[in-house]
Amino acid sequence: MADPAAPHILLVNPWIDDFAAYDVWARPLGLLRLGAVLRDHGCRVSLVDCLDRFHPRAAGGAPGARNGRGPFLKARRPKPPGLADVPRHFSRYGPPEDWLREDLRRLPAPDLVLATSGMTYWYPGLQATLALVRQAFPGVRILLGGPYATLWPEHARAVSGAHRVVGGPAEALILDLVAEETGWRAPARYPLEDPDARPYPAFDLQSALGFVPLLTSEGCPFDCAYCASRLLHPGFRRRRPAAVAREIRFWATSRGVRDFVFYDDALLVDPEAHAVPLLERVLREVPPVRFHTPNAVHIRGITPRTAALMRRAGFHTVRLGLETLEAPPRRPLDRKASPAEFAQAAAYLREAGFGPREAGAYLLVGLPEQDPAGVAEAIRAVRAAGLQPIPAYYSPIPGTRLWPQAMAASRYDLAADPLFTNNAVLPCRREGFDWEFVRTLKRLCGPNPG
Ligand code: B12
Repeated sequence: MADPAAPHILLVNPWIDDFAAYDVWARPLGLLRLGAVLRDHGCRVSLVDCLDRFHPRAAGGAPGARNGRGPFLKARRPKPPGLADVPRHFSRYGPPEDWLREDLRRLPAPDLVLATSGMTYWYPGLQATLALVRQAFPGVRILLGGPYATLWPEHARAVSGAHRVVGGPAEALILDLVAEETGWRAPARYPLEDPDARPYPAFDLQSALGFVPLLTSEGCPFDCAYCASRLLHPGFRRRRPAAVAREIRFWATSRGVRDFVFYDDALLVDPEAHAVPLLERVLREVPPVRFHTPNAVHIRGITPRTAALMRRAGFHTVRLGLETLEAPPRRPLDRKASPAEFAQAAAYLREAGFGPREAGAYLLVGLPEQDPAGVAEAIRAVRAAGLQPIPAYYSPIPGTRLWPQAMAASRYDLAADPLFTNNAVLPCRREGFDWEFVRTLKRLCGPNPG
């Protein structure tokens, strides 16, 4: 319920500036989780979503809207200095500036702005967004959080234009942060750190609710050399399967949502304790829906039982995190699965009825010192296993175990600017790994169903 003394909080999801960006089930889940807690404690909460494909002025929604997938609106921009040699166009993704100015003008002035951030190398879009917000509401404090703020805080403090940068998960801190910034304090009505005690994310603030992203676990028990999961969510904790099933049922029955997207880093780890009871409940308690895992699931979690349950529960997009088929010790990047385990998991998926239209495997491309021939071989192995190979171009992240090697291998001074870590510029490109090779890989992979 609204508290007349409570502040008005403006949530901001910034533009993306990049060589390429496509909406594959992307929503600002963290920001909308924070918004739900604040609203539940009496605040008035508004959202300006600079990645809204369904902005009311985009007549009939952005072109090609397919549930959660489709192209963002975009406008060509000059390439950032230092990347002029990259043979690709550079764009700002999201509704145009005048629409957003108008949206900001229509809002009553907020008492505080909470801005989120995505990829580290998207910061120019964030800078431009925050400049617009500062112009619209001079003097209003802006707090910045999210992956970029957590992974590269010094940079974010120096260039983002936010007044304060806060790293890490913030649900448990948010009431204190708002109290520090505005002087308004509300006692927490439940343990804020417990995701099953909090309200559901404030998805209703968006202009369309095409699908619902779900985060049933935070963090990951693995420690892969290229991955930032541990830096973003230290530790590993899971929601209760019964509470997740209840949330899915809520969105499906009261809002007609049909597509659900798992954002988990470790959905299938120890499946008997989590995914199996969750999917069994879904089958019992939820009307027919579709599930998608664009953020990969662990290969070892694919068993005859999980594969069959996933099929029955309505999984439509399944992505496995294969990453590489090069054997350790040459590449001790992760200990997630061996080639034999991958072949086995692929067989279980096929037996359960999944084909390459639904099931794919991500392969990391552009790792430091990676052998191009090895990537081509892995693509063929994935196809031979009956799955769709999907290249995932490597983005080096400070603080990960692979960062020193990435810096040594790169032609850029990676530590000098997050822009150089953009996976689209192949930051660790080596001989044999050029744009022509990227095109060859695309051909080898064949059409990607998305
Ligand atoms: C889900 C996910 C995706 C989804 C989309 C998510 C989205 N919202 O857009 C999909 C699968 C599409 C995706 C794609 C990609 N992703 Co991704 N993704 C993630 C993942 C797993 C979770 C993000 C998330 O939503 N978390 C859940 C919410 C609740 O957390 P949160 O947003 O961080 O918010 C919390 C805090 O940050 C904080 N917070 C957030 N905002 C604010 C604001 C304020 C003011 C405050 C105080 C706090 C605060 O509080 C929130 C609640 O606790 C992260 C890794 C991770 N574990 O976080 C990688 C990650 C962000 N992705 C990454 C990458 C590389 C990619 C890809 C480029 C992969 C590829 N090679 O193709 C693509 C690019 C996408 C594109 N559109 O171009 C990297 C980023 C690397 C970098 N240099 O920045 C990460 C870190 C993964 C990794 N393993 O290292 N991704």
